[in-house]
Amino acid sequence: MSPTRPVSLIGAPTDVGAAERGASMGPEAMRVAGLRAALEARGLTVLDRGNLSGPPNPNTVPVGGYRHLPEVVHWAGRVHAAVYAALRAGEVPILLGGDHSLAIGSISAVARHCREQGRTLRVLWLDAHADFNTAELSPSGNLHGMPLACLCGLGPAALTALGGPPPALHPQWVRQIGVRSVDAGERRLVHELAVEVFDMRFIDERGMREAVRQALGGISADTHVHVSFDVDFLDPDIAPGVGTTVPGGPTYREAQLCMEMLADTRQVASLDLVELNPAFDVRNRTACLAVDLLESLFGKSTLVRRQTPIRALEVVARRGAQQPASLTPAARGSGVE
Ligand SMILES: [Mn+2]
Repeated sequence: MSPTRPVSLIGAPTDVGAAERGASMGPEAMRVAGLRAALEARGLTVLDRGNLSGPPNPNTVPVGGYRHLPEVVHWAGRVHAAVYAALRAGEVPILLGGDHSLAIGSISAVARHCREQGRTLRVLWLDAHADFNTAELSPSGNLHGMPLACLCGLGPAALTALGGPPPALHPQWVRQIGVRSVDAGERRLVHELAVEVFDMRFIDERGMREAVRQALGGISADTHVHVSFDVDFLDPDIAPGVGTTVPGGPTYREAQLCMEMLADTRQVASLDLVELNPAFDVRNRTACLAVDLLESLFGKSTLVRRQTPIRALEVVARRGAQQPASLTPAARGSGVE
């Protein structure tokens, strides 16, 4: 990714695809946690496009195996248009979800752009779940469990054909990292499609370094790397602010290493940050962690960290600004001011 390309923030405040309510508050939580300033500190130009709008969550039961399908189609369509426009304008779009069904919109736009540009595509799916459910396999009908199936052509036509004739993605372009919760039917489908999965057992046995190294294997200078980052990828001990926590996820250092290795490619050209759910969070700490990780994804490396004291104080001040006013001066200590 060229450092001269501006980053555009595209908020999609909805939870129509999710099981639990609250991911609709994700975009604002990321802004409150200082995402823009953090990216600007990396030397990036940041264009905050604000939030897309769409239908509210009707909170109804599934119809024909899908819950809230018309609403999910509407939101995915809005995301598709916004992400496609950003890519055409030479920007690096960051989709701020919202639930993971929105990735049907963003990744179909990325795939369309890559087809038109004659570029290859690699999608890195960081998630506790495989997100390969179909209406036949899904116990719940929640579409945030189905985005990869839809992108690979398995799902309702209104979603599979969003960016042109399906499928938007070939399963061979996808690498899943951090998976640790997969339904039985979904597991069969993932095997049938021969998706490359680096599950937690792989990470336990071989390490995050080897998982990311292999997940990036075979990319060329011409490959568009898309990262679809579901916050439930992270261990719930460090990231409680998600609706579908699964124990046993990557630690802080493993997640940082993953992001730094992705940054090293300099080819991450689009990103989804989804499933952040402030209703489950504690003092916005999961959003602050996500901002930390995105800083690393956009090139802040612990290998070359040479913070000046002034820069370090700016970070302290930024963190301090998120604390209640009554706590800040005392908590920061007299030496800082
Ligand atoms: Mn997901």
